[in-house]
Amino acid sequence: MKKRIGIIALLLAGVAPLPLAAQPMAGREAQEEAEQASHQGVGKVVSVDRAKLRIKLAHEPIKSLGWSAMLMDFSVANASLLDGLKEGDAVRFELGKAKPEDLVWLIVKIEIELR
Ligand SMILES: [Cu+2]
Repeated sequence: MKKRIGIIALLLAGVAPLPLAAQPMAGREAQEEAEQASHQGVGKVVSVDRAKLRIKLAHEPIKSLGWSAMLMDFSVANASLLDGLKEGDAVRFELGKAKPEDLVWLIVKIEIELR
């Protein structure tokens, strides 16, 4: 009886750590990806709110963030980023964070895409 328990304990010790070790690793990789300092996107201007320093974009997928295409409101880092932008403009933009620990991405660069 004692011997069998010992074998089970060994099996548990040998097998259990594998999935446990694999998971934090995958989590860490995903986190590193999200911790990338900036991300590039393209999209179309839906509306601009200069008073609130916000812009609504219909953006294309942003692979580096795992985002699909969607309609989304962004804050901009400063008012001058909105200069000259209007509804319907095709834009190329960069997302960044005011502070590294922030959860929200804001627009730190945006320019009308010339095509
Ligand atoms: Cu989005």
